[in-house]
Amino acid sequence: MLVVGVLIGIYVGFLTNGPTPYRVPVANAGSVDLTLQTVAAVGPLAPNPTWVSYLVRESGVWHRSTVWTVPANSLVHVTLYNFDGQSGLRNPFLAQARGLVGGTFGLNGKQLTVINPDAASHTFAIPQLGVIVPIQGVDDNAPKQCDLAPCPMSNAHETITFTFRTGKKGHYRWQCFVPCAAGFVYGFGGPMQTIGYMDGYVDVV
Ligand SMILES: [Cu+2]
Repeated sequence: MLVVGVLIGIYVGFLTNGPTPYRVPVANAGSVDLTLQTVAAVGPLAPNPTWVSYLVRESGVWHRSTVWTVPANSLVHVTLYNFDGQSGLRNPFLAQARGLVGGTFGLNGKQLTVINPDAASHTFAIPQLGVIVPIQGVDDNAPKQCDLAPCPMSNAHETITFTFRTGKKGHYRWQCFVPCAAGFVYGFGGPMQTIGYMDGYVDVV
């Protein structure tokens, strides 16, 4: 039985390309803090080191997981450090934030509802929850660009903060909508289609 369980685990790991789920610890009753970074190249943490990716911070350490477990009917306070450049949105409609508590997101401390679509690196979107946040990209001319993750805070980055509310329990897909997969047809292959890079799940329990 144990062997079967281990084999299933390996197979699921193979299907999802490795990332282990991260259970986000409850900060206060009814809320959790989720800290993320987005990077142009994930580096040796992943099987495809050159792929663009999200990372999550667990107990102060950056890990590679895009499957996060959060409590139902709670507030998820997200802080996202983006170290990646500006790719641009093909659909400018997606530069407008939606589905957030308070209706706005913070960009380097300033509350906004929209960014210039050409300046987007990525989006964070949970379509089933109606959540979308545009992620402002680092200017090409900014000094100290990060080449490989995990990127230290001393590298050029944009800080995005926002809060969304989880509803009932469920398995919700999240993804990026910027065609940010450099080297793939139309930018939508590879990391845009593989769980563990620009896609994942929010498991609401
Ligand atoms: Cu992306």
